[in-house]
Amino acid sequence: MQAKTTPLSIDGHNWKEYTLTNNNGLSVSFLDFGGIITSLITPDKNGKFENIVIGFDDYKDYLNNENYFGALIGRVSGRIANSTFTLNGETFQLPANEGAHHLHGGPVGLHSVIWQVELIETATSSGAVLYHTSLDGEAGYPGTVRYKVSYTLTNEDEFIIDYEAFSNKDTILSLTNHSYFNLSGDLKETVLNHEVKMNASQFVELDEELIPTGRLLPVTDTVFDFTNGRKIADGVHSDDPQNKLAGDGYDHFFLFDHNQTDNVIVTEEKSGRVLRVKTNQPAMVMYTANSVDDSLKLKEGQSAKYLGVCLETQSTPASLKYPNFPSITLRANEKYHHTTTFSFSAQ
Ligand code: FUC
Repeated sequence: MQAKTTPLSIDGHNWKEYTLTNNNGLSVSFLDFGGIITSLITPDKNGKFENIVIGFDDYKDYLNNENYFGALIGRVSGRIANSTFTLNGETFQLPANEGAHHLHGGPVGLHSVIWQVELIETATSSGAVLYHTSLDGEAGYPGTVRYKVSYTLTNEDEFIIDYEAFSNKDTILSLTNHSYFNLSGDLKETVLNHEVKMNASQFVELDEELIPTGRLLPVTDTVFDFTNGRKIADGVHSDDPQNKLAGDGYDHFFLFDHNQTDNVIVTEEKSGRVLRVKTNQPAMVMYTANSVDDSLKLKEGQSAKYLGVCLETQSTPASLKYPNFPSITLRANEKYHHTTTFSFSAQ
């Protein structure tokens, strides 16, 4: 097990990059800026180590990271419709950063703050704890919130992201990570041939502005049915209006049935890589990089539409309007706890 720290000077900003490496040679690198995961190196079926996440070539591009590559997302992941919500009878107005809506914590979300990082090594894992505090009223939200996010790479080839938070007032909170996975290795091809298996029998309908309508749709007989495994290409080539409005792909909130060991299994045949996701969260937004264009310079070359898939385990801000959805309310002094484990193998 090994942890390494590299000081960086990016456009006058002093950042640090940390690399955790396990005994099998897998490694994950991330920044204190936004907790951004810059690379994740795992072996394919032939033992070839390659990067399986999207990351910028020039780190100063993370200062304008419109796609949220690799970043921690909060205070609330997803869209808060019309940038407003009511809690305990009080209405809060948040800054809008996508049309009228508030996306991924707003203009200065957790993706763009400097986290305090402490490296922690044990006999079986290499890890780091990232700390940050958001002040009461900051970014429009009530409550001073203290976060503790742990990144742990184990010798069982698991990468665990564990989020804890406490607020001194009732507030809303829903954290996630916005890594774009691509199991082909070094971004050799898009994720269209990735197969996703997921125990979700319902997903949330979106309107044209990607705001949940409040309707839960059954996946049965649609390209949203991943219960027996399905290629991402199915949703890209689909005529389903839900795929069309998302930019020809998936950008949807899937509710887990929580009836299997893994919530999600992603497989890429050529490399043999398999990614298993297990979470205590009620759901996941699966986003297939429908808005990523070819203008960005990545570590391995130019970006492209569908070059990665985000597996954003979380709850949903739609619950602010529709009480039948999993809540994002965090009561004063109660613990917020989200844990998601990504397990890597090759076959
Ligand atoms: C995802 C999507 C959004 C957005 C963003 C970059 O979470 O839900 O539509 O494009 O990430």
